Amino acid sequence: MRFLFMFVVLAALAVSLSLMVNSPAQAQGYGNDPNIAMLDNCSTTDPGYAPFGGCPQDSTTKAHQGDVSAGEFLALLTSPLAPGNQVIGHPSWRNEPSYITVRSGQNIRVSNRGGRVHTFTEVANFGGGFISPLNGALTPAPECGSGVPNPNVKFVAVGDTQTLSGLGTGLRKFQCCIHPWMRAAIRVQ
Ligand SMILES: [Cu+2]
Repeated sequence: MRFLFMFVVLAALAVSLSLMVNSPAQAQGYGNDPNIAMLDNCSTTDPGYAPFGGCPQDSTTKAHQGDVSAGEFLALLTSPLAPGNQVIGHPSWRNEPSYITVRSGQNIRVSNRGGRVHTFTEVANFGGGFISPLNGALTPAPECGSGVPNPNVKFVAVGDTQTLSGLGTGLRKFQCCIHPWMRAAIRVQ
């Protein structure tokens, strides 16, 4: 009986540890700041990403384990059910969480836990980015610039973190200027 109890305790511990390792909250967790993870599951072993900057694994955290090929990424960019070249985008390219509420004055840490470069750019209206083949029918958001990266657009490399501070109150909108379906909204109270 005692052995069974110990077994259950150890099993519960193992499960909770594995949840800590795998959960985005853990991947995001530093200090008490609210955290958002920019994620993608690009395959680190698929040479299809090489012409577009590759899909490296962060050498420090080793957090990224990708299984999405470049071919699958492109196949899910659009859908036959969304005519007119509308961009749908691979769901693995996403921000988690993509909606948070914070108090005025709080900093927000946005970390790239994927294998591709992303941006977390504030926009007045959601739109396209500056990589036109990934925009489909979307009009580029002016904040992203058109054709070339805007100096105000900050690239967040794999494993890096961008800290947002001094956001005014209201509903603030952010998107990736490379993968425009990676959106987020932050309500600042
Ligand atoms: Cu992106």
